Amino acid sequence: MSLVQTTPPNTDANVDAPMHRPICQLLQRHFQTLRNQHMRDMFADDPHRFERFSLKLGDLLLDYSKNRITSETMQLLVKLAEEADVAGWRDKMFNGVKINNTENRAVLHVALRNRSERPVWVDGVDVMPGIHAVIDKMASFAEQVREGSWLGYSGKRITDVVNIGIGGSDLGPQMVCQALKPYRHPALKVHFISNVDGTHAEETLETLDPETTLFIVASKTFTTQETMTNAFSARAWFLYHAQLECHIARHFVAVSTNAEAVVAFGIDSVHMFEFWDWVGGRYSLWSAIGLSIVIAIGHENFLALLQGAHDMDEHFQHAPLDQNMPVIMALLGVWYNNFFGAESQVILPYDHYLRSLPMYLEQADMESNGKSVDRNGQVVDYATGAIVWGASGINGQHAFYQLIHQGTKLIPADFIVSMQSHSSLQSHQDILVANFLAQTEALMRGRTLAETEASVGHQPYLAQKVFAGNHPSNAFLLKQLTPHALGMLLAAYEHKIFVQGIIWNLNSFDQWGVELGKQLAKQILPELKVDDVVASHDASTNGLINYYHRWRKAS
Ligand code: G6Q
Repeated sequence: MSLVQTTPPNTDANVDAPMHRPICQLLQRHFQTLRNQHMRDMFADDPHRFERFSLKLGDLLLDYSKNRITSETMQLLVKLAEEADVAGWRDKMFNGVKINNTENRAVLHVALRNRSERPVWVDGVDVMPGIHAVIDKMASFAEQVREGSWLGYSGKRITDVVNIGIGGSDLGPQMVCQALKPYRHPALKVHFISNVDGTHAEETLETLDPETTLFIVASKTFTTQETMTNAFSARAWFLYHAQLECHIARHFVAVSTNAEAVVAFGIDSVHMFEFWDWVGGRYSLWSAIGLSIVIAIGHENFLALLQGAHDMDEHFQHAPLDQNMPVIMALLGVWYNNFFGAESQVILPYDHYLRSLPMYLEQADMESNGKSVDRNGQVVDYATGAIVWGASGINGQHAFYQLIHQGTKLIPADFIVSMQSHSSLQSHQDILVANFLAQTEALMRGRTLAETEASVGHQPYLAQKVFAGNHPSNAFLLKQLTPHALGMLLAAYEHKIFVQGIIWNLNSFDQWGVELGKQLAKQILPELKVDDVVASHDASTNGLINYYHRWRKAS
């Protein structure tokens, strides 16, 4: 497998990019010597492999020993990180330099969880006082809702909170509220409406009482079509019951950077929770976008989540690269992506509460590094962001693991396990953990023909029962899924994505790839409502629009 992935070769590629440095030729040569080595032999040769290739940080352990690496591999990969100036770029990010060059913005989600006294400057202004003010405002509002002193228009306390948002304004808060369910207020339910398919809003609203429901309209821009459509439908549903527009103030609050649009919607600017353009949507759960989280789990637990992320930020900033968890995660990803030609990365949580994590990381990773043009505007000639996918590990075992074990593709896997469950059913937990251990061992060791025969006896179809093994995996062990541990884990993945973006010379913080479809949808929407036959698109799109037209008329 070659480092260069594009066909035909791209002669305009940026030859100064880290992936074109001589270190990558060394890695390529090293790969040739290692590609046929089996991990079971590596373990047999080195009884200290676990100690050599694992890292503990607070209550989080990363075992990366079941990877197709040697000490030399890691040295070479760390050299690549050094040559890519990962440390320099990291410092730029933490210091508020506008590294999101295509949008001319700083990238400062790390400031949102800066629990130190350190100021963070953007354009000569320390952003920390503003951040603290919003955290305090969220705390005080959430407390009123939680203790029941924030009353609805008819004087009843709030029982249900609905976050209306999509993408970065939905996936993070939704995943965290689910992950931290054991910390939730017992008398408050949190709901999420994201899909513009009317069934999502209808299904949610039909279970709710307008007198006791609070809506959070969460949108950085406050112009997102799906979110605003859902917000206006929720507003209409509410007013149908409450009648008077003055009641909106008790039932709708906004999280946004766009005060004007919030006021135009009818929400008092006093009830707007602010954030800033240097917070990317998919990195925003730490900001006011996390309001639903604060209401669900309370201020102290939210602070613990921020503290966990901050602890990981500190580690990322100060640990040497070869002992730096996000850097190691990133380099392993580069190793498989650019040398082994792996196309995807699977996320396998063995914790029911983390079942939405794969979907969250899909966005975090793929929207950040799914790019073929580098930060200088040149088309790359190497593979960039992997396809990230996954699901609850134990359920996956009974579904797609077949392909991971015996398919033709190399799929590096991240297993994430909480040692202590929030459930009191300890026997369940032991079964869960045993399965996680068995899977990582089976993926690594496999089962030879001789072992298969010894195990199942001499019978037909032995070849189908052989496992090649040598499938890489990381194991993340959390002591327990606490707010602090979750904060650490999420920040580790964010920085992994950052490091990979630097190595691939990408701007990980823009997302131009989602724009074109949005623009076309706005153009097509009015065409769905006219009577004329539409002929302005390609034959397929015209055909589909006109087919929908005919159906719409007939129905
Ligand atoms: C995230 C993306 C995207 C964004 C949504 C919602 O990084 O930019 O998922 O979060 O499109 O945008 P608004 O918050 O502006 O509604």
